[in-house]
Amino acid sequence: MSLIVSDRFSLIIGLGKTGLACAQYLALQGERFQVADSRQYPPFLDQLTSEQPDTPIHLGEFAHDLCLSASQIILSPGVSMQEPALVAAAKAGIPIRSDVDVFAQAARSAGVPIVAITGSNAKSTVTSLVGQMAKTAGLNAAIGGNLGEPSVSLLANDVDLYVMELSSFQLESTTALGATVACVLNVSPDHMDRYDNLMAYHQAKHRVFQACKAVVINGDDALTNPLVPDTVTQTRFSLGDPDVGQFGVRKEGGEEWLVKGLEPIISVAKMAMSGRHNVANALAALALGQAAGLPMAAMIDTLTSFTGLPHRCERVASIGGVDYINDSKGTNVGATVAALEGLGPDLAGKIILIAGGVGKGADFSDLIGPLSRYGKQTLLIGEDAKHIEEVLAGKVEFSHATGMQEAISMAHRQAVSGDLVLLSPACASFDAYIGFEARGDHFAELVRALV
Ligand code: UMA
Ligand code: ADP
Repeated sequence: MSLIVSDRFSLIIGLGKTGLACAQYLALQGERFQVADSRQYPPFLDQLTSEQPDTPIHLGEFAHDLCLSASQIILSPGVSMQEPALVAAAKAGIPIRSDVDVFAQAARSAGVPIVAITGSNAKSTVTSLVGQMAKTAGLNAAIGGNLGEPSVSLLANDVDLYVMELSSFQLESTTALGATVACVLNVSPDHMDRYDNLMAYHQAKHRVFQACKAVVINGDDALTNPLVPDTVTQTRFSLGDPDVGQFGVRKEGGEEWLVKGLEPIISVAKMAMSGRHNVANALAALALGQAAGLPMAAMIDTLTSFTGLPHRCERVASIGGVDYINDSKGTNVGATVAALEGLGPDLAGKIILIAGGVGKGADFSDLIGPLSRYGKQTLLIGEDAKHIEEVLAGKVEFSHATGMQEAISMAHRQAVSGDLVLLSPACASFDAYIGFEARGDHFAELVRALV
């Protein structure tokens, strides 16, 4: 009798949150695996070493031999599939999967529905909103993905519904999501430092529709239209008057209402979130919730209490009739445009925008239109202030500030009652902060010191 010992193993690439969660999950399944990270001291090295002292860990440049000897590679979102060793592995036919792919396979075999949400902006807001709607309806909803908790960590026996925020990075190596309902909320350029062009980014986002049963489409953004068979249920949302069975906005008795076809759902004034972009987010959540079978009453109830997430158009203070709004999560041009367009129309005065940081190779010219309509002044800070200046020069008012402190002092001096001071940088924060939360907290702290 001969004993066959398999030397096949999965290779987990990346030892951030995702890699650690995958290692914990595969260990529970009793699978053989190894871990690699290009950093010399990845964030969860100590934790993995103490939890699993026998797991082989490879640090430094990804070795071709290692990747080529794996039976499959489970790739963290922070690592591009264009890494030479991964290109070689893909060429050799070795499957490269995301943690989301591993998660989805398990969720599908357990028969638990998945709501899958991607888009350039509003993912976290809509994911949290749908998750809250499900909880209000009494379901045990697990909420996560790009939002923070890695998808495989959410897998549990008692979950009724998974509500997942998915990034283009996670979707790049996801092959068969099989969501109950999937949506690309909107598409505008982001992460142009990782993708060759907008098409590549767009294609990554649209992988969310693979094998899905229903789709939700943003009728105001043609780039969200999926290529799916007619048998897939389609629901649209739009800020305009909708067709029968679709979600939209209509004036009823002088008031704006969110509606489904002819049926009024909730007046905009009754929603706890403010801004037109959040009306779109509420409509998206209603359409997604409906496709997931959530009762309308629970969804309406949630819209009256869900005020939005911190750092997303969050009101910090009102000083002398001037509102100070923290939109530090506005880390790309599309988000800042949405914040300006969302808050500008109902304002008595004008917006003083604080923008700048790490531009990620973005084209800032889309800021000119909304700034011309609603802006009074733009205060530029951070590493890419010069790039933004080149685009705004001669078109709209701007000044440079040495940092957040000076920008807020300048805004405070220039604002009059009815104006709004908005931190929505259109840039990432890593030139000056550890993340967008730290940047937003700093803004809020300095604003509160003005009182
Ligand atoms: N890295 C290396 N070498 C490696 C692995 C990673 O240098 O071998 C670096 C990369 O520069 C990368 C960073 O480490 O940017 C983090 O990568 P990771 O894959 O270890 O990240 P995790 O800690 O697993 O966090 C990831 C998501 N991060 C990224 O996609 C960069 C988190 O989204 C997500 O919350 C988490 O999984 C759980 O799902 C963050 C994010 O910034 C919030 N997402 C981008 C966004 O929202 O715009 C897409
Ligand atoms: P994401 O998870 O996609 O980054 P968030 O919900 O965290 O999305 O919001 C990020 C930013 O997107 C917010 O700061 C806001 O400026 C902007 N935003 C919110 N809703 C919309 C929308 N419907 N369209 C475009 N941008 C939006």
